Amino acid sequence: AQTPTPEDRFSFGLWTVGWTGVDPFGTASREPLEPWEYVKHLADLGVWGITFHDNDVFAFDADESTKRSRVEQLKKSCDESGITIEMVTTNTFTHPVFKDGGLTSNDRGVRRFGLRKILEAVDLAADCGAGTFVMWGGREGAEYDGSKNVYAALERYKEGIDTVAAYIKSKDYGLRIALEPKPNEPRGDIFLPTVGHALAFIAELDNGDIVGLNPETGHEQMANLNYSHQLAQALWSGKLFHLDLNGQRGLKYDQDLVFGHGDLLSAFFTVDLLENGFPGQPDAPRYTGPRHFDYKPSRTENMAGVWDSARACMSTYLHLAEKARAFRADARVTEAMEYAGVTALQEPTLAAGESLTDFLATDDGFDVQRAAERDYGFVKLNQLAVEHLTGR
Ligand code: 3MF
Ligand code: MG
Ligand code: MG
Ligand code: MG
Repeated sequence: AQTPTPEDRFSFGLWTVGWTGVDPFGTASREPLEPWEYVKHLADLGVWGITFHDNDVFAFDADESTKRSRVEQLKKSCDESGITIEMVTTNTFTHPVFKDGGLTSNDRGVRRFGLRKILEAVDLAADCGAGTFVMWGGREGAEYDGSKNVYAALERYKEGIDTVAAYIKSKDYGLRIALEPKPNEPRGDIFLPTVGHALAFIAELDNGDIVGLNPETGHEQMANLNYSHQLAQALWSGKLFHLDLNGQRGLKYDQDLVFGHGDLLSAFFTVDLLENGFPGQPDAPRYTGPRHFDYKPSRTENMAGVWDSARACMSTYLHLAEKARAFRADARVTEAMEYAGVTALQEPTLAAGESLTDFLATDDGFDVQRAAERDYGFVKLNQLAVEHLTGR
């Protein structure tokens, strides 16, 4: 196993190791610890940072002095353990008041209450020195098509996010918002179901400059999408602000498995993209944020298994990073990429300064038959990845 250090910038949500195993069919299988106890354990594992929802630290109905003292105790334990609070988020999904959403509930009173709770969490994020404010709208959605005016819901969603972003700017907090797409669960259909939907939404915002994405492995895979491609498009759009790494096996409920315990080959290419960037394009945008895990230690595990699973997320990431480095450095891979045309794709289709008139008048002498017969060698290239991954 690989041992992480704070330089690796691994971070965990308090709700991940803190999950007690409550699911729709069963009660807790583990006792909860206090937030600061998780901090201490995570620091011992070589973790760099933590993230949390407001209500991971204090109860929904806590009074002001309880909130303050619990947050102070958490901050103190982070300071003592050298742990960074890198992201803070709001819980607008657990309490039944949010059963029809926080920012898009049909009930205006709920929307005003939800917005106040979110703005309070923004203050909390700034107070903790976080750089990112994630917004996962898990209850923003519907089960029944006739129950929601989706046009109005998107208007209210835009109003809500723009208001939060404007508040951040007015306070000079330097925070960036990262929207977290998810196709379903807990709602039958959640608004902003994928990275692509969220990007289109951000483009409509007034304050979209500080709004980006927090894509989660399992969420994109629940929509049958390729996670690495979603990360790549978010990078291309300059919007990959943060991420939630985990594992998912196919189209089923949100499993939140250990990173790499789902689609391992996809995890390899995810790490390859994060660590090595786009092949042959050193100047293309890179992800520079924390390596953040949003997973659940399986309900079958005792506390020892909780720490084993957190260690497993990081160890697998580091193993894959090492293998991805070796993959990129392998002369056979360079050759296979050349042969496959991976590098040639960077060349613009029209020549520099070539007018459309010139282009249409030019005969390239292109041989359709020959191009149709071309071999790309993609299988050979992929097999090299598999052989690096399996250590053959
Ligand atoms: C649910 C999630 C969320 C979000 C979190 C924001 C409870 O499927 O992934 O975890 O990640 O609310 O960070
Ligand atoms: Mg999730
Ligand atoms: Mg998940
Ligand atoms: Mg998540």
